Amino acid sequence: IFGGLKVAPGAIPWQVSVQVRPKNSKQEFQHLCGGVLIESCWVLTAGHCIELRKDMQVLMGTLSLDTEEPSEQTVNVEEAIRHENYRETSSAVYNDIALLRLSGANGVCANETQFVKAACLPDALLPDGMECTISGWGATETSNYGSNHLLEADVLLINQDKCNERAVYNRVLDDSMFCAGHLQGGVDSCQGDSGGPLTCNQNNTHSVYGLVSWGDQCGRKNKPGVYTQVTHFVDWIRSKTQAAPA
Ligand code: 4AZ
Repeated sequence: IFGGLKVAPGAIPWQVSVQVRPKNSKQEFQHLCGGVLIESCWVLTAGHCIELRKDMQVLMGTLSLDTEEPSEQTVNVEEAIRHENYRETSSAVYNDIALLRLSGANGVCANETQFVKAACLPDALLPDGMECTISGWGATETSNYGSNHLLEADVLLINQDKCNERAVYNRVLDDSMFCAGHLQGGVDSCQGDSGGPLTCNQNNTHSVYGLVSWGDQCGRKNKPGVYTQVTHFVDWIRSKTQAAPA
């Protein structure tokens, strides 16, 4: 996160760290991406965060990646489901969304606490100019390696036609994505924040309106962050998470 502030304990309890290691190795898991807890056994992340050849786990209820906190919970990923129409080109990432099914028993994977709590799914499109919150452990204006402490920043929803103008993203955006940030630059998501939440206050509840997806570098003028449009995928999410068990 560029232009961010440290998150207070329990302020973003749906934020998770999606972590990987080589299959069946004894190496430590490493942070790869952000993610969002949407149900006890389901995490939403970006499609480009799925590494099929690696073991994945999810760390939740924590602010600091390098110190163990009593509030943290670690859960294995049983299955990663990337959207069927996920597509990466040299100029954009389309349908950049995936679900992680967590390991657990009797429908309980994450235990709900003050520090671990699911976010709601959005129920409608929100107006341009609305202020929402992004968060993550990704690169900052002073560190390409990212932040050890979870950071957050406020961003504004940007009009789609404006963001598709030639000086900005020159018509590469489709309705699976939207822009948010500040066209003057400075405040933005960055590498390592991918898959993490952009949450907005909708009817007095926090809904996960976007997922950090891509952008032309970070914090630059006229190059705001691009986010997966979660509203566009709510039916897809429900179809996967409510499927009858095999
Ligand atoms: C990335 O490389 C990335 N400024 C993520 C977000 C943004 C740019 C790049 C948005 O994962």
